[in-house]
Amino acid sequence: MTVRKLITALIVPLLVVLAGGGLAACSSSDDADGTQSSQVKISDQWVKAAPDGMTSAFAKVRNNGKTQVRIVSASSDVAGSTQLHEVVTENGVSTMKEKADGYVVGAGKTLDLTPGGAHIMLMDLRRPIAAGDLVTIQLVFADGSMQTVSASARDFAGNQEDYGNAPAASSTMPSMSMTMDHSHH
Ligand SMILES: [Cu+2]
Repeated sequence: MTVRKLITALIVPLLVVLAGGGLAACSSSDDADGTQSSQVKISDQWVKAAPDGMTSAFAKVRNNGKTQVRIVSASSDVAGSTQLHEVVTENGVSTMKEKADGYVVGAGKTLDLTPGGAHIMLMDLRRPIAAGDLVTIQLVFADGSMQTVSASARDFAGNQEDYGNAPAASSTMPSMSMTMDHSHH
């Protein structure tokens, strides 16, 4: 076998693999491999910059599939623990709580993880998160499939944990006064 033929023998299968991978990526929104992760498109993900303690991650989670999906947990290397939170308002006070059953996203629906609403809570931060940092977050779906996203950090003035100390905000916007319910710990 000549060197040229040897190279061809090695490269052609590689190109076939690459082409196949490309096709799979293009059709991933069509529920290509049948997993919940494969039918979900995550966009606009970002993390609130924080020096320590805890912070929140946000994103749009679009389910392009024909069946409902459920995100059951999340994790990140920057956080000692991570919870899926929702915000519950009672008597004008909003409290964030762990959503025990995770986030359900119906077929064709988009879940908005947004400040003041549902969010991914990154707790026990292992390092400061500065604006511009990239934070890797892994989402786990009910069928065990996973999706990893890279979220960039940004400064965000609406710091939920501090609202209780801002008289102007709490008097005019009582529903934005938030406390953290850690009673389940
Ligand atoms: Cu929270």
